[in-house]
Amino acid sequence: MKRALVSVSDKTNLVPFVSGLVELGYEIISTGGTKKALEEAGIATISISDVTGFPEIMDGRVKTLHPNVHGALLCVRSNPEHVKQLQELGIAYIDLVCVNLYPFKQTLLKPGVTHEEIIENIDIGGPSMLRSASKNYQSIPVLVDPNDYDAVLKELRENGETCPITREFLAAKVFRHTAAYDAIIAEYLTQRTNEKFPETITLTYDKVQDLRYGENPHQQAAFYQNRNPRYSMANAKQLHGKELSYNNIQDANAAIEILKDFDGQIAVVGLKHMNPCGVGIGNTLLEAWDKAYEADSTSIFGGIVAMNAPVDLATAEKLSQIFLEIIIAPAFEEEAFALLAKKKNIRLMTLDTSLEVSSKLKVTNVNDGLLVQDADLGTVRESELTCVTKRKPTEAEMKQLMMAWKVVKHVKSNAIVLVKDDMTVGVGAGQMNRVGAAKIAIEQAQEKAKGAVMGSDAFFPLPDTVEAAAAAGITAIIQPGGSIKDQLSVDACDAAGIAMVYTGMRHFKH
Ligand code: 93A
Repeated sequence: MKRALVSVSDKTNLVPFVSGLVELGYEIISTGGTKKALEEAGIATISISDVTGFPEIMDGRVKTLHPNVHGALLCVRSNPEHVKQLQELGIAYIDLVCVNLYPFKQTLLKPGVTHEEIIENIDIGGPSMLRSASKNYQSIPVLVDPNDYDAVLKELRENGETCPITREFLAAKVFRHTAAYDAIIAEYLTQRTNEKFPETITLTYDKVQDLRYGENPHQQAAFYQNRNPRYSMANAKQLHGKELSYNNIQDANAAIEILKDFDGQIAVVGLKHMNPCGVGIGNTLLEAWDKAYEADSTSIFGGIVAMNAPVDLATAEKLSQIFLEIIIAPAFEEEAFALLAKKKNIRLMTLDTSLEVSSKLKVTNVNDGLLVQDADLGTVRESELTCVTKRKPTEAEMKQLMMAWKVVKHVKSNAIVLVKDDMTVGVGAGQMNRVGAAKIAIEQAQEKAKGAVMGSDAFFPLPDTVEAAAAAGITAIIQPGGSIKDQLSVDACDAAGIAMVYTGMRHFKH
């Protein structure tokens, strides 16, 4: 008589499946809770203790971990020595395994759950049976997913056995499943010990949303999140508006990353297509918004706005006058929210900007590969700058230079940013040559370029960018320095009375 071992936490579709096995003449072996569930449905089973000759001990921690189980699961039936050993020990075959595991992840996500409860939900016996039987997939079909019950029953009914390819498929599924299961446990314990051992990093993501489409309508897409997001896009809560799109998520993320560099200042970031179109800082949110808007009142149309202070009514009134895709802020005052929420489609999102900065890793893909690097969390303090020109920046210029440096870090390379009066007045993004980026920024700034300062994400290979800056009336420049032709740019600055400082740090962003 064939025997099936059934031990499941998730009892979905259990009864019809096991009934089917019984009809096909299988004897059912089961563990405590599974046995109870099956008996309630009128299905008699053999208790696992009768197979092992041991009681289930230690609150079920040891129930199936026994040679009578694993010998039966691992025996290679085409190997006469294996078969002989099994017979001598009086162990009978197990012909099918149906196991799913303690709900570790669900336990982890339970509000108020204790560490002890989480640890107790690490399944040991279940994965062991799954893995033993899967190693022996030549002989044993293994079911870890209730969605496979019907297909297996069908094959058994039609052919009296499962197809080899089905068994191999099921084994592959098991190993994917146990690998993912262990990854979640590893991540949980890694995070608990991460403060002491920060060099250990786990990358585990859950799918949180299928997106309507990707960057374009013919591309499928989904959003995956780290389970413990902090100060990041993944932690923003949507309070109102249409579902976020793929491009929205990318843009919102880019806006939030800029905002992080303005901790301690009231800042508003306007963003389009992954680049800032206007950044403003002010004594009030309204003032910062006015600047971010004035920075580029054309590009902000249909843009994303992120800010680090609660939205008040006065700011909301201004925001509501233009078409925006998303507004992200730590909070919305009640009247401000009511006003903005009158627009059906606008997405209103909150994000706790006081949280710890999140992922310290940046992952991107190339075709058939992943690139992983430290996130660009580099910052430079004013005291770390080196002035290389005859004229030093004035205090007022220095403030604008620091702002230009913070923004240019987040603009696609080659990047040039012009800043004046606490706002960006020109952004040259993603150009294949530096002077090209400068020309775009200058052209956008028009009259505002006069008296503005310039930030460059990387060094000047030639003096042409400084020459363009001088012609536009730029008064100070911040850039990393480090070109073999640096002196030519310094000389061009001195000739034009421009003050220039080096950061010694580059901020390429591709
Ligand atoms: O505690 S365990 O790690 N030790 C075991 O020996 C064992 N055997 C089966 N967990 C074990 N299981 C798991 O129990 C199975 O993976 C299944 O999830 C669960 C079924 O228990 P019950 O039938 O008592 O509900």
